[in-house]
Amino acid sequence: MSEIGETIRTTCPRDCYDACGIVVVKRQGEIVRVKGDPEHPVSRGELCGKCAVAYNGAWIDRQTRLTQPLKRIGAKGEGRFMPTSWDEAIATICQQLQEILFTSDGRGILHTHYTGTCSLIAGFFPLRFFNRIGATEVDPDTVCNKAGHVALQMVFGDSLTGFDPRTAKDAACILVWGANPSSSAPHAHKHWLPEAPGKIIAIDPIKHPTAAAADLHLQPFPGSDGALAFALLHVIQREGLLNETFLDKHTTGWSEVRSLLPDCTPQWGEAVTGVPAALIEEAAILYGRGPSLLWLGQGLQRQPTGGNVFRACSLLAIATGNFGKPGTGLLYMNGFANRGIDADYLSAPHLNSGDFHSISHMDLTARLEDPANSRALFCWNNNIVASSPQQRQLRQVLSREDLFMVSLDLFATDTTDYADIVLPAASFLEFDDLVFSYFNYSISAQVKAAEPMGESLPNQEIFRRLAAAIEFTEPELFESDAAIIASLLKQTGTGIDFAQLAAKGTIDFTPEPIIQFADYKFATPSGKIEIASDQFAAVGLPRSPQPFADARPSNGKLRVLSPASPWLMNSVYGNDSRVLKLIGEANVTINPQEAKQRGLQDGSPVILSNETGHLPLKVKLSNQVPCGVALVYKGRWLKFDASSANVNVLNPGHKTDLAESSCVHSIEVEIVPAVGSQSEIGRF
Ligand SMILES: Nc1nc2c(c(=O)[nH]1)N[C@H]1C(S)=C(S)[C@@H](COP(=O)(O)OP(=O)(O)OC[C@H]3O[C@@H](n4cnc5c(=O)[nH]c(N)nc54)[C@H](O)[C@@H]3O)O[C@H]1N2
Ligand SMILES: Nc1nc2c(c(=O)[nH]1)N[C@H]1C(S)=C(S)[C@@H](COP(=O)(O)OP(=O)(O)OC[C@H]3O[C@@H](n4cnc5c(=O)[nH]c(N)nc54)[C@H](O)[C@@H]3O)O[C@H]1N2
Ligand code: SF4
Ligand SMILES: [Mo]
Repeated sequence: MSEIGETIRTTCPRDCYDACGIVVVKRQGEIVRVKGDPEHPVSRGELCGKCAVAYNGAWIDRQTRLTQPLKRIGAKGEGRFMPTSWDEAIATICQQLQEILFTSDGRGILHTHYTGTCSLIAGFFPLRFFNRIGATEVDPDTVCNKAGHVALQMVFGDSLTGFDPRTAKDAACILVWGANPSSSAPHAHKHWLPEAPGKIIAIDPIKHPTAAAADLHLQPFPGSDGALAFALLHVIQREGLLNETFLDKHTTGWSEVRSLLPDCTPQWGEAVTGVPAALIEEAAILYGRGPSLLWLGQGLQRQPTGGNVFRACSLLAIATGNFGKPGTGLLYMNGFANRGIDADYLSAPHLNSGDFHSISHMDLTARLEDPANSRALFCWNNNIVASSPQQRQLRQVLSREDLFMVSLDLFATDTTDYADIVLPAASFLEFDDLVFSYFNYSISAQVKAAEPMGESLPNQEIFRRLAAAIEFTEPELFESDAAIIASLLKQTGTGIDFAQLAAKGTIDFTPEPIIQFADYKFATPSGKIEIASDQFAAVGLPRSPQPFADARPSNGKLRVLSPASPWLMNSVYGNDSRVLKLIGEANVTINPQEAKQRGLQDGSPVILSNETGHLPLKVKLSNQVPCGVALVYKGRWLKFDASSANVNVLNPGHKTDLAESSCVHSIEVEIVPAVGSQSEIGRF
């Protein structure tokens, strides 16, 4: 180690597949450097670019962090505040909550939260408080991945037990479908995939670096994956690669799919998806011979028929019997329950004495337009103004003077600007917690490396203080971090305590790779994998998966994909000065041919527009993006762009076919050259 000083080992708790090990270097009590842990199996001494920059930038910068509770003095959205004391802030919130709870139940108090931090206590403990007051939860997964979860739960009885990445050593093929590890799992892209002995197939409309490095890249038009899955299955059947024994023994409803296959030839597949028939053949045979791993990304299901897409894509693993053996399985996410954690212990749903109320993120704006049913709003671990749909309309309703809004964050975001009270949250470098990767089966320590900056406090402590002020007495609301960590580690059955875990940084849950569905038991009503069943009909879906593809945009419109940027983590880091330089001006990437047809050039100012909003951007040209598609990364901060908007200003917030989830990758827009000055454009 080049720096001399105290070092502390901890873990990155961002919403990222990698869960990197970190070393924090301190000198004279101050953090001087945050870097990758050389002994950590994932980070291997290197953080991703964005964290290397921002953990040594905005995250430890007193000028950028929120360090005091604030109360609003300007108009909502203006971002003018004055400092206040914790006592006064808590007393104000307490008084507002009591007023609401005195005259009604808690359902008029809404709260949004997500994965600002994914450590277990800071991510889940606050739910105990919201359960106690009977608040309405804006269902976090509906803005991200719920259609995929519910589809897999219905088919397999579980969406949170995936393959163990360590079993890649036994796989002849890894199919990465609608995920972009080069952005969203940078170390899996850099180490795990290249080191896997098997062939890599990527299926993605964008030729991102993972797709470019793959042995095969299939580039379907967005939203056509259901059809592509059926064309692949057609070849798998024709080549005798179906596992009939597995299908007979462990599944229901295969006959309903089989009857659809004859028409789904590779030539038909090419016409519907745009993927050449020869590539469909090659990929089907490679995957079908196996053993194969199937990684279903979260981008894949953000489509109008995202539920059907997931049912159809998972058929590949089912029809070839790629379960229960080394080198096989399917991964969406690995949840912490598969390492023994009891989610109900963390969030204490029993504290809610009434019914549990929840709404979709897609309905948040509409709910806030109804003052009688939305009197207060808490946002924590979540930046709704940057991330949620209907951005312009959402900002309008957040301006309601009668909406009491509280926002907890590390930074003064586009969302905190609307709050009446802003509470400063401590960062992961400033308190102990636990991190469970959602890719591999690891258990990691988040270790306090410094005191909370200024007067900031960990989320959990803020809600303990609120519970005390409101004179709640349930012990669950006051349990200490140390006690929770001890209970959670006990639940894992690993026998390790926090001090031992902190010394190691990360441990594997088991010494050997876990084999997914090794016992062939499925927690579905029939106990089998439900390819077709009445449960789907009951929620208005076809009984079996279908070879669907979305209609292509008409009238010269483009389909907008707005996936993860390599330099941002959702909206996190979008305020770091060096990251701002790295991401440059807001742009839209299109194919050079597309640009030529439209008379556009690299750097041309354009306006993207649809019925929901308008967004001025600069054109960037790249062959990574196919014709008909526009790539605009998610996560920019509105306040740093002249347009005062990001891509979600174009997002109508339509719902998927299942679970009221986001189909954000189905936005369609017109693209026209911008005329006039930047300030005129900014009026949109
Ligand atoms: N157009 C488009 N929009 C999308 C998506 C897309 O693909 N395209 N993806 C969607 C997806 S997948 C998701 S998950 C959502 C994510 O949407 P958000 O949950 O809004 O994600 P972030 O922008 O990361 O916001 C998290 C906030 O938590 C704060 N934070 C970090 N640590 C802490 C902490 O310890 N305590 C507190 N109180 N705050 C903390 C951060 O500073 C940040 O402001 O966005 C969705 N929006
Ligand atoms: N750097 C970085 N890392 C992140 C995040 C981030 O914002 N930045 N966000 C985190 C979060 S919240 C999440 S949910 C994950 C998401 O990470 P991923 O699971 O990788 O999901 P996305 O980035 O939304 O999209 C992945 C890919 O899906 C593709 N895609 C879109 N539509 C279709 C389609 O119809 N068919 C197919 N086959 N592919 C399609 C996109 O082109 C994109 O390349 O990443 C996490 N990690
Ligand atoms: S965001 Fe992901 S890649 Fe970057 S340091 Fe954190 S865990 Fe590692
Ligand atoms: Mo997400």
